[in-house]
Amino acid sequence: MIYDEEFETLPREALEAIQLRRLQHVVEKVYATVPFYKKAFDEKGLKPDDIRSLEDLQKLPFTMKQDLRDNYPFAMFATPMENVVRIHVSSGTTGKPTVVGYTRRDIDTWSELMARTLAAAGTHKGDIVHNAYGYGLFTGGLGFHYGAERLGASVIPVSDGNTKRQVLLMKDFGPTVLACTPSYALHLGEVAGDEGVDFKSLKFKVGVFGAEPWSENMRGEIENQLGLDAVDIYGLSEIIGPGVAVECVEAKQGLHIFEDHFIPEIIDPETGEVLQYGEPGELVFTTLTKEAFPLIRYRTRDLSVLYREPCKCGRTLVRMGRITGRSDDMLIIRGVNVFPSQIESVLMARKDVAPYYLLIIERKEHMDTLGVDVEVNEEVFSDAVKDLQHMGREIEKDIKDMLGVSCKVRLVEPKTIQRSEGKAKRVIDNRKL
Ligand code: DLL
Repeated sequence: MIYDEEFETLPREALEAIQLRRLQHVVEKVYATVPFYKKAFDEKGLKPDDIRSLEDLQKLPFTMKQDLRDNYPFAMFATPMENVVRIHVSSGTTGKPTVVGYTRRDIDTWSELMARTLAAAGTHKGDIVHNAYGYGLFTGGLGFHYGAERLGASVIPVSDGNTKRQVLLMKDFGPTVLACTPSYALHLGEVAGDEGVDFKSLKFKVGVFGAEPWSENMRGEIENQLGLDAVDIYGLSEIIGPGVAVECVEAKQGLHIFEDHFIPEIIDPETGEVLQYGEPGELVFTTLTKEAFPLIRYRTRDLSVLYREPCKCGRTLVRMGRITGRSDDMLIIRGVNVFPSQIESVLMARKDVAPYYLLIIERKEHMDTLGVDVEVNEEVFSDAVKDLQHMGREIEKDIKDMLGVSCKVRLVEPKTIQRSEGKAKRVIDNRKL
């Protein structure tokens, strides 16, 4: 179903006219209200009225995640705090996390976009949405929640965790739409099996899965095991949260980007050069309608491709391909965004370990596990197994506290982690998606 017939099926010319008007407005707004943008535009000798066509977007500077950290917490906001009704924080960042804000109208826009998203994925008024995305600072839970309500579906705000209870609720309440990460969907299926519940006999017809990378193979596996249509949804806190792009259940071929709110570009991550439709590269977004936290040419670091061919669902919006990787080293472990440097900073804050470590990520029974091998210092290395156990648990707790992700620390003898002659290889990702 198309939730917003008018805006999701606009002829290209009409859409571009709207985009240009909105772009000019947002550029003026950030220039006037966000010192970071005033400075960045001035450095390029640009004034807001230099933006006369959509092509002029390319003249504007990029915004990087580091810029958001430098302006922590609220200096990127384009409106006084009294107009900000909601704050979210991008998961798993230590030190200075990425803070995003919403005005009342932003929440309204987000709800509309999530209603569109759920509708595209095959949700209707009257459906029951089992929402197992985490509620809290993460945008997943509340984003789906508001969208499902806007659409007129019933939402079960179950959040993540307590999987056995989730299975019980699924059995008793008969939800028809499953919202969670793709890895958690498989885990739910498995736990249901252990509890003697045949997942396929439940009432689910679709699942809206995202927030982490997955693959066509994994889609096949989920659809087979859970007996539902598995649809890919993409978004990131900085741009709005979930609700940036979604596949339609009719085609399941690429994610429609809500271009009346976000302009996508694909760039070469090395040179920053804008690439053509069909060429793979890094996704960049400019927000057109956000009030509290507008972003100009934000570099997502997510690798994808854009294509313009019409879709059989009738939407005229550009599609992006499945995310194929990142142009930085960010990992997503059980839905939590983790940079190896964050774990490194936890380790290096200690005097008893050496600066050699290895992160090993596996997927066991559809759940990610993070192993951290770290070398103990020569001085403290002792055979006292008890001390080492204690030290290991301490590090596990520090990492959990800082990053919100559990791990298993293995302390290894000095000089046992392989030394590198060039770039150190610190991550072994054995997950097969
Ligand atoms: O993950 C928002 C979201 C919630 C999307 C629920 C979908 C469903 P962040 O925590 O800021 O926001 O993480 C954003 O997650 O830059 C991608 O690297 C990754 N990501 C999100 N969706 C997908 C997807 C939410 N469908 C980061 N495929 C992004 C692959 C995804 N990666």
